Amino acid sequence: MNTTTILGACPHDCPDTCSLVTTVQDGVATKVQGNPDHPMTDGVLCAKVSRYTERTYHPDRLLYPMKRTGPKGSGQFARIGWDEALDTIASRLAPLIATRPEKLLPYSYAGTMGLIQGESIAMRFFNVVGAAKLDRTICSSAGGEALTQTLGGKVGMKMGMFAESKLIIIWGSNSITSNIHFWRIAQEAKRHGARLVCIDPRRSETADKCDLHLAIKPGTDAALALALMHELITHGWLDHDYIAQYTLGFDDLRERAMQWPPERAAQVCGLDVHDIRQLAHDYAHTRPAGIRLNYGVQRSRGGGNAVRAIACLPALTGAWRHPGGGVLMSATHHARANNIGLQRPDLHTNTKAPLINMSTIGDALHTPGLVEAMIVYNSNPVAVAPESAKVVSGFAREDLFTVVLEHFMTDTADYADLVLPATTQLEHWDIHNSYGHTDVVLNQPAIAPVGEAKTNTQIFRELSVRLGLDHPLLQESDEALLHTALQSPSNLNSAAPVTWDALKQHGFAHWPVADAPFAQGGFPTPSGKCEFFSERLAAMGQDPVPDYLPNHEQADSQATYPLAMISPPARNFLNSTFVNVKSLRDMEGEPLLEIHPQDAQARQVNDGDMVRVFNARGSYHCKAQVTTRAQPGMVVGLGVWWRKLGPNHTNVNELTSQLLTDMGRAPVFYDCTVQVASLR
Ligand SMILES: Nc1nc2c(c(=O)[nH]1)N[C@H]1C(S)=C(S)[C@@H](COP(=O)(O)OP(=O)(O)OC[C@H]3O[C@@H](n4cnc5c(=O)[nH]c(N)nc54)[C@H](O)[C@@H]3O)O[C@H]1N2
Ligand SMILES: Nc1nc2c(c(=O)[nH]1)N[C@H]1C(S)=C(S)[C@@H](COP(=O)(O)OP(=O)(O)OC[C@H]3O[C@@H](n4cnc5c(=O)[nH]c(N)nc54)[C@H](O)[C@@H]3O)O[C@H]1N2
Ligand code: SF4
Ligand SMILES: [Mo]
Repeated sequence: MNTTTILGACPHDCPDTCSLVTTVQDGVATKVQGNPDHPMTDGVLCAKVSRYTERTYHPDRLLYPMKRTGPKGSGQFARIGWDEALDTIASRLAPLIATRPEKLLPYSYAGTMGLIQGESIAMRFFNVVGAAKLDRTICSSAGGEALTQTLGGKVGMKMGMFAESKLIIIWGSNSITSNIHFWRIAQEAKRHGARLVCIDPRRSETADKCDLHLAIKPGTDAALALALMHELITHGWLDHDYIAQYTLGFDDLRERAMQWPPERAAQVCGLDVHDIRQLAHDYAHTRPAGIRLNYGVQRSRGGGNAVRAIACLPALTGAWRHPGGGVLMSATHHARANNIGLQRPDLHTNTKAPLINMSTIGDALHTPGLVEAMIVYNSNPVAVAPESAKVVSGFAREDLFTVVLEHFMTDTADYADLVLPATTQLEHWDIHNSYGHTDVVLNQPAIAPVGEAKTNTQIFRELSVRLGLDHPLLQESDEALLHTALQSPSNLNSAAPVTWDALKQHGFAHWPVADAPFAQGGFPTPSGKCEFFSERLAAMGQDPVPDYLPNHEQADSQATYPLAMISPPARNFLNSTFVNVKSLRDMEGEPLLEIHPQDAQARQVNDGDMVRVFNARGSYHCKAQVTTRAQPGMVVGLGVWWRKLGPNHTNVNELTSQLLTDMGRAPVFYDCTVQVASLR
């Protein structure tokens, strides 16, 4: 028997970006484990990726190109060869590309976070063609824009430094579910005496294990942050020297914060005024204090302002001065990989190309003449995009030509004209940055492609040939692209550049980031300071100082749809990925709606009843779980199930809206009101 181990990277949209060790016996992957030598992974993977071989060799894995033989959405497909598939696509796309390439839309997100199988050849292809541009907003663009306007980019504390924090505020994150390796670090801090505070409308698994849980009303975080500032300012719990040297706009921020006494915030947030005061006191008096801010706070109308308000806090107290102090939402811009070289935006010269927001794909597909053809890869929009009814009817358009690159027959693939089988992470090369930690992780192929699967890059290379696009950059090999990824000036000119040899040998390397990156300012903003006041936001006609913006949809017992609904991730799924892996689905059970006993009783809903959750956009059937994890007036539908596995073939996005956030044009998944009725 020939047994080897191969170093890889977890490809999923998770801040942990684990380093993997895959055991291969006679060409078959038998085990995927965490790399014990990678400090962040520490030899441990989550349950999902521990079962990676079950997903890779799943009996439903797409092994061949398929063409649709039934109506769109029916899931009826027949196997065809690669030649027929590529010829069909080329013959449909060639006339479009020749006359109106801007009607071709790529739709992709983070099915893989790999820089190579994500946006390299694919992006170059759409750039050369002059296709419509996709505004990739579905996850983090509200918070990303807010961080950029405040700190200058997606930058923050180094994740490992939370081990030194004495107070950790976990704000809008269920870390045990979605950031388990951070949770391990938080536990280490706790063993050294740190207090953990969780701010979350849901009593999550993480909230259960923290010293204090503040069950805030959804979408009200900015009010809480402003009240904390009010306390810091009125008590003089400020680092005046840090503020004077490294911040911009303190007077404006003070004026705003003074409008938010804790009593006012307590009302808005549904919190006890003493808890707000105590938190402000503890935040000011504990050194170092770290805030693990996460994406939960930025999925409602005022999400950008909320992130800006929270991101201002550590500059007021000077928490940034110490390792273990500051705020971390995303570390993306600490990485120094060469995205521009990989994606080559300069190749796009079609001035007629529109920018189409992926979060309102439902509306885009109903805008006459906007989209005639779509190539979907690394994403499952029919399941994950808001207001599914519109997404589904858009994808069902007979005059729309759709190609989907996938591992499985997802809800989206069901609407494709052609489905092309893509390789998984065990079958291709890639290189990964992380949005949680600051390491770069290499993925080496462990096994040969399963069935006739091809890499995303290879599919776009072959499509380019069929379409007669003879640009040499469309034929660059994956191995060459890996080197391109390391060729950024900021890596090459760094004192400790990441080299190919180090990466190949260890499977990972560290981008150089100081333990306390903003101890002496140096924020990547235009002013070099933490911008409480943002000139750039003012220029865009926005409020230059953070404020609280109420949700689009207000939960109110008198309203037609009186309950606020949030739909955060389920522990054993990764967005809509893994829903079809039986062992993981068995752990999640079935689509559930958490509802507080008070709200259940008022509707004669018993635990375990099938319920109809509905609003003007649609209705979703699932099982009620009567639990105090939900607070009164709020229900929780853990996401994101496949529609076709749901009792009435919908999922929670049947209910979410296409309204957008205050910044970043992002969706408001957690700003949504519904009504619930028993189906008994
Ligand atoms: N197991 C698992 N891990 C995942 C994912 C997954 O689907 N499953 N998804 C991945 C992806 S794509 C992302 S973007 C990240 C997300 O990472 P996080 O943003 O950390 O995600 P969640 O665990 O959903 O944490 C969000 C928490 O915010 C809470 N929340 C909802 N609304 C509000 C609010 O208005 N204010 C506050 N304070 N809290 C609120 C929710 O109840 C939830 O507990 O996780 C990644 N990791
Ligand atoms: N209601 C609600 N909706 C949400 C969210 C929520 O919290 N609540 N979260 C939102 C967030 S944060 C995000 S990030 C989005 C995520 O939305 P998506 O990025 O669409 O994520 P997934 O649902 O994981 O779908 C990714 C697909 O890519 C495929 N894939 C993986 N690797 C490869 C590859 O190498 N090649 C190809 N061709 N395909 C591959 C997988 O099989 C999977 O079907 O969902 C959003 N939707
Ligand atoms: S999903 Fe996250 S925790 Fe699980 S293996 Fe991947 S990076 Fe690690
Ligand atoms: Mo996400």
